Amino acid sequence: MRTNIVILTGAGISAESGLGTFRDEGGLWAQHAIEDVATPEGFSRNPTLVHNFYNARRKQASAAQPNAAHLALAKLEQELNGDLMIVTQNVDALHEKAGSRNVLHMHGALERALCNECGHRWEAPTEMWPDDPCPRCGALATRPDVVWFGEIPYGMKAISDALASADVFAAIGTSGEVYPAANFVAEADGLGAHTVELNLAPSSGAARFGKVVIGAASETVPAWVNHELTRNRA
Ligand code: BV8
Repeated sequence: MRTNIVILTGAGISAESGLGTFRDEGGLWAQHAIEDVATPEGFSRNPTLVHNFYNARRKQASAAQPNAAHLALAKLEQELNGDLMIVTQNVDALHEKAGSRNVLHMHGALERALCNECGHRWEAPTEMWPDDPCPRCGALATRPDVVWFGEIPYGMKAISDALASADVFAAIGTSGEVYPAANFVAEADGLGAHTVELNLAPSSGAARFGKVVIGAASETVPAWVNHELTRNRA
């Protein structure tokens, strides 16, 4: 039976690939103040500090490999009789490395650079620095193409459209602390979708999901994908 699925992923799906999460013990927000490294104000105050933060993550992410959870979602996209959209809050490219194609990076991507002056986007070099000129207009206004706090996430219309036709909404490896992503479950539920959370520990939004599956993504996601594909083939 045809099934449309929207999946929201967060840092937890990449944890077993060695990439740090934000709010777990010793996570990225324990090492850096959010306002210093993930806001436009922080960037204009100290662009070198922010580039250092993203250069280190870009280097780590480019060496990371997808884990069983990413691979299971790529298999789901291949075999599902229906549409699958992965909306990721992550800025790594592990979904794409696993073979997923319909991936929307609502908080941007480490692999992309943006010119604040002319809006040009290009493939980010491994290291970016404040005095790198924009390859198109030459302005010294280049930044990582990521969405900081106070900035509007990418793809909001496409996400709303996908939620409107979703039969299933799943959130994987996200603490449900950041908006508007944390509201997607309410939107999907209000539109009649089944909702499930797959997380190492119940997120702050767990009570808003029809079902909560606790465990490491590399174990819970392949099992959930097989379950969904069995139902889909029925
Ligand atoms: C916006 C940059 C307006 C890229 C990030 C009240 C209501 C509504 C909005 C707000 C509000 N108060 C403040 C706001 C605005 C703000 C916000 O939400 N603040 C929070 C702190 C309250 N939001 C914004 O500013 C957003 N913009 O609202 O614009 C607007 C909106 C719509 C339309 C018009 C206008 C912009 C938010 C984007 C900020 N950028 N990052 C980067 O550096 O990566 S946020 C950052 O947090 C990352 O993007 C990250 O993806 C995101 C969410 O974190 P998680 O992915 O969930 O990671 P976390 O560590 O928190 O949790 C990991 C989870 O995994 C845990 O639950 C853990 O248990 C689990 N886990 C760990 N290991 C495993 C595992 N699960 C499974 N297996 C494992 N092995």
